[in-house]
Amino acid sequence: EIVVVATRNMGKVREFQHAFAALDREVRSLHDYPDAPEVVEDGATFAENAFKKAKEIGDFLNLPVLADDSGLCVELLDDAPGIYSARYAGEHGNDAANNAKLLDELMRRRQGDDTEQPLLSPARFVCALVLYDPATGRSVEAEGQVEGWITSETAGAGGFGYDPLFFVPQYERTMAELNIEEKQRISHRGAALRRLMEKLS
Ligand code: ITT
Repeated sequence: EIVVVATRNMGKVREFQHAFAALDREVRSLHDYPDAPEVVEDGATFAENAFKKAKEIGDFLNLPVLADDSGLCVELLDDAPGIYSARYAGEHGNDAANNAKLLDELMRRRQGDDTEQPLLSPARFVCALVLYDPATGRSVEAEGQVEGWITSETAGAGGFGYDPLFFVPQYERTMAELNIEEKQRISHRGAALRRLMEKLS
């Protein structure tokens, strides 16, 4: 069986492929449906944006689809970049620029604070998932979070997005230093997926 995920983000695609492989499901993404429209993400919350993506893409493809809207909320930055995480530095999906901008903003905020501790601010990743079926018009929503710290230096080459700057206390490593299995076990996306499965069963 096939699961269509309404995303063009390859980092997300890899994680969904890994999660659904265990259930013997094949994952398709918008890279398999190049004519799918670009959804304007102008909702006020992760859940609103996830719902918008699921509904517009599901209605277009006339297939049940799963959508993911996610991001990073940094305490010292009043929860920025939040729903704007993908385009924090201006250009959509430029991970290196987004990471540089995040460090920049945090250094600015911490000016005058002369402690040299490498953990700059508490932060959390949030993931909202919406599964929408155009045949019934019904949708199911689930959310997950993971708490950690923004570090002053990137580490690791796994994952995507802000993972190299996100220190996970439980593992004493950044999210980008975890393998996909370890990330799934503790991540916002893993938690949201488990909740969604519970709601569906
Ligand atoms: P789609 O809308 O096509 O799914 P997107 O990248 O635009 O892809 P979002 O609008 O949900 O998706 O933005 C998510 C951003 O939040 C993403 O680009 C990363 O910068 C960040 N992010 C989300 N989940 C993350 C994770 O597991 N690890 C690191 N960064 C993550």
